[in-house]
Amino acid sequence: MFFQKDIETMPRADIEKLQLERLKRLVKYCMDNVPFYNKRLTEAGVTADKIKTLSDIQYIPYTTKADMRDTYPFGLFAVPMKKITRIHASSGTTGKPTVVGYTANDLDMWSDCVARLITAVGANDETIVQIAFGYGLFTGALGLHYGLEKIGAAVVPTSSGNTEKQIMLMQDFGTNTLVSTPSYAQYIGEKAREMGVIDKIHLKLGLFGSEGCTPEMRDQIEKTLNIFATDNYGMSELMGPGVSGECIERDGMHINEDHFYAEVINPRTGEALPKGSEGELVITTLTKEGIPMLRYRTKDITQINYEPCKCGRTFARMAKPRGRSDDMLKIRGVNVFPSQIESVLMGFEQIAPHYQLVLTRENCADHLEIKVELSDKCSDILDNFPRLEQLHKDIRHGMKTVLGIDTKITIVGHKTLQRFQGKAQRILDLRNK
Ligand code: DLL
Repeated sequence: MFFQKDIETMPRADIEKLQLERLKRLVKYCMDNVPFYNKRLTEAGVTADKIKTLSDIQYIPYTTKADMRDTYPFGLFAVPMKKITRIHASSGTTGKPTVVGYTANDLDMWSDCVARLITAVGANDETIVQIAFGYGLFTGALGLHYGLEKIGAAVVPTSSGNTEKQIMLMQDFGTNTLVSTPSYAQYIGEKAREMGVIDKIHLKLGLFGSEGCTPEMRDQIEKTLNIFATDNYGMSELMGPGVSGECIERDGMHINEDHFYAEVINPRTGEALPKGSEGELVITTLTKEGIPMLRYRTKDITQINYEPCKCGRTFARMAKPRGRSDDMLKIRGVNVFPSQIESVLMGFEQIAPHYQLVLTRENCADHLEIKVELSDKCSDILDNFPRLEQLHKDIRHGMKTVLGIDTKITIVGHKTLQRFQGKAQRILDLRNK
């Protein structure tokens, strides 16, 4: 199932030809319309004429979140405000948010990109969908909303939170699709079970995204809610959801390459890496008018596969981000990604899919405490010391094998740890406190 088949199945040579044309046009557009880029490009000696091949993109300087903050709020906009029809801002928790503006054409392109990805996993005009991302400055809800409306789905804009009501509406409206973060989907499943109505909701499809989720965690959510779930990637600085997403094969997320040019670089040195290597994703928005992005450093760690997919799409596929380069925990010199910890925990049936990572520093050494919660079926383990001790030992051993470091494991009772309605915040870093 395709939304724009001719584009989604273009031969690679044609994709690259289109990308080159658009890149040249973009460089000129940025030169002419954004003083910040004009200065950066002039200093680097780059003009549109000098871009002869796609690899010449390497001469263009990177753009970072700090550049967006320094030009807050509208310094990177390329059009006058009368041409802006929507403004969103990042969900950042520190400092000023990063602000993005969309022209009418940008909004149209955005909904097309989302429509492609959701059509690829079977959403259509029979879809009745609850959007349980928070509506507001966050791009998740409105991004999915317009893409879903474009394909004729019946959109129920519930927003996040009010979980019992979400579940009631799912039953009453016959909702068959859920849009949310995976952690919120997990919570909805847990709540529906608790309310005794898990068999009365008839979801089929979960359109997830906005945060990482290991395959093991997704498996559990799929079983709990009896759905097929797919992953969608994006970020507000680039547009929002719709940058890439899985097709039905779930073998990587197809990047909408006619609008986004992707590179992978070494996050430490900034050097471009050969195709297929793992590193930091850098994206150039090829067609955005409101706030074009030249080589934006996403900080997300991934790798890109350029082989055509079994689904027929030719757009390259990025692996689920393994984490963010700034999310990576450095513990006593060892790089640890939270996704590795999640994978280990999901191997224990006694453990619920909720955890918290607490980092502290004692005597100049970093310590990682992993707080894990017992599943409701196994909560009696807390009263059974030998079983508790064995579980403790097994988890600690599993962590040591995968992470290569010793960790402190704290096992807590069922429903003790915090639940999340948006992106889960599982890391508590007390090292500088
Ligand atoms: O999270 C946009 C979005 C909304 C994507 C809904 C998909 C669905 P931001 O709030 O700006 O935008 O956060 C962007 O979230 O750099 C990644 O680190 C992370 N992220 C987004 N999608 C995924 C995903 C939206 N599927 C940041 N897997 C990004 C892992 C993701 N991480």
